[in-house]
Amino acid sequence: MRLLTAPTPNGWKVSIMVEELREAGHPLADLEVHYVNIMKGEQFEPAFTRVGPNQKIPALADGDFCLMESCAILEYLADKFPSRLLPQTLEARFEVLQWVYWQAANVGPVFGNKLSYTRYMDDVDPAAKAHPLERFATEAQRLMGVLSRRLAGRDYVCGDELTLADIALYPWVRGWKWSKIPIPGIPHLEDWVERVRARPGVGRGLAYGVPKAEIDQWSEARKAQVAASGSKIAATENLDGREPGVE
Ligand SMILES: N[C@@H](CCC(=O)N[C@@H](CS)C(=O)NCC(=O)O)C(=O)O
Repeated sequence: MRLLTAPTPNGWKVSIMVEELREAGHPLADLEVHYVNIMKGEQFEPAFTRVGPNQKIPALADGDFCLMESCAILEYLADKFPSRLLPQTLEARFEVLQWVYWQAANVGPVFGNKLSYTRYMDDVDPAAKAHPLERFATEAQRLMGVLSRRLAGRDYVCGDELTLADIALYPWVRGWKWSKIPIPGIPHLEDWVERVRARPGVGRGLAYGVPKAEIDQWSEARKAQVAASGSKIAATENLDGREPGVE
């Protein structure tokens, strides 16, 4: 299998999954990890586009079978390598999957947009950014309220065990300072972030593409590099009406 990824929240979902599967006894010995430099636009190259037609990381090739979308990759790996990360019985499975889809449809896009408007869209007039910023900030807080209520009385999103639901949500929520979506004071969230972070598999997953010393605290140089790359990706003239990378 080939995982095409980069050190970003959607990339970390899959690297954490890989490492948690290893913790669960699946060695994934044939897995090759390829880092895609999204700052340089490698996601638009034909070699990437063949595996991930949406031209965004992560993407997975298992032999000739290609898969895009981080949460689809989580589900595929969970089915291919059964473990407690995704229960097999119908209701227990969908109890987990509903939170995975909730992440994909809500937390990912809302946090991603809030982050883009907060940190990256340098080329947009502040007055034009004010309304979307306010809207995504308010919605992000509402979503964190939903997660907080769900975590009341539970160590993890679906009970006593870490599942795909935590793996999908954690990389976005842990970045609350960078996206300026405050979670201190919202019950249960900081404890959950700490609990998930303390797992050895999660620690190893977060280290993909990041120097060990910067897993939890980026250097100023890295912050500047990420901001510059984010600005380039989020720039309004970015695609210029072209379809780069398509053969
Ligand atoms: N819904 C997609 C989102 C993927 C995504 O937005 N990836 C970002 C990095 S977190 C990316 O590749 N950005 C590069 C670009 O937009 O050109 C998923 O969950 O896989």
